[in-house]
Amino acid sequence: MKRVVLVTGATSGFGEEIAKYFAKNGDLVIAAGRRKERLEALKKGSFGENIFPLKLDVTKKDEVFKAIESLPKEYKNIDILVNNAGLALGLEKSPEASLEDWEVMVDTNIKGVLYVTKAVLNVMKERKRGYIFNIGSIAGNWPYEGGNVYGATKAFVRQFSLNLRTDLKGTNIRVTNIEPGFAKTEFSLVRFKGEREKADDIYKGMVYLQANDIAQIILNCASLPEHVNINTLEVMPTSQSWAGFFIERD
Ligand code: NDP
Ligand code: 8X3
Repeated sequence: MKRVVLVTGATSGFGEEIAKYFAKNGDLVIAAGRRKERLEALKKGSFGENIFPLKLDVTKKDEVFKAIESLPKEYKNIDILVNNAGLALGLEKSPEASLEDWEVMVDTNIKGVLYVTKAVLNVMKERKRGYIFNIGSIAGNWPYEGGNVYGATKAFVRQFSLNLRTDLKGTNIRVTNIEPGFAKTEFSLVRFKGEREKADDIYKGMVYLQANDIAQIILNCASLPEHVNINTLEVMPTSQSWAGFFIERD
């Protein structure tokens, strides 16, 4: 059966691959993001007939609700929501970090997820059918220097996902928080505000996750029988693990 899938942040990285995977699978995909030309390219690409481009800034509350209310009839009954749009800005420690960057991360990674979720929840509840994927991060589970607010927004996403599951008892709506580790997308380029060399350095000499790894995982989860709910799924490249605690000594 064709499902209607809303993917936020479909203009690059995970979101773009997730949109392509579902479209290729024969599902109908609402591909949302701010960069219109990228959405148009998706529409013109393979399986574009299954893609509805939606210019959307998830931080704009009214725009989110209006856009979802105004979807064409065949895209109205959203079966799967992938709350993927998000970003990290800066890697400075808290005293040096920019308060404006912190605000953008909160507005996008937290409020954006809340607006889009709220805008689709009632339709899912009425239909007793739905699957919400939130894209968290290992940064929501494990601290690292400079991860301050980015990690905290992803910890919010993790707990919100678990709490949603609890609230949605009896509705048949599934919720999964996907928590990826290092993956090469435009993530670091955005974090370092366009400094290509700094962004590329992050991935030097390692085998990182690819956007299509995450797309594959999400498509697989969405293909499981309806009685199966994966609550959280933390996924790292095999080359990534933990470094232990830091001890300050005399
Ligand atoms: P990219 O930078 O490649 O993609 C981010 C996407 O988010 C873009 O499509 C961008 O679209 C969209 N976006 C950002 N701000 C907004 C906004 N205000 N409104 C709508 N869309 C927005 O990075 P990734 O693919 O890596 O990131 C996707 C998600 O995965 C994020 O939530 C990120 O935190 C998370 N993540 C990434 C990891 C990684 O290592 N890459 C690891 C763990 C989690 P546009 O600018 O066109 O609006
Ligand atoms: C992205 C992974 O470790 O760079 O969420 O924060 S990390």
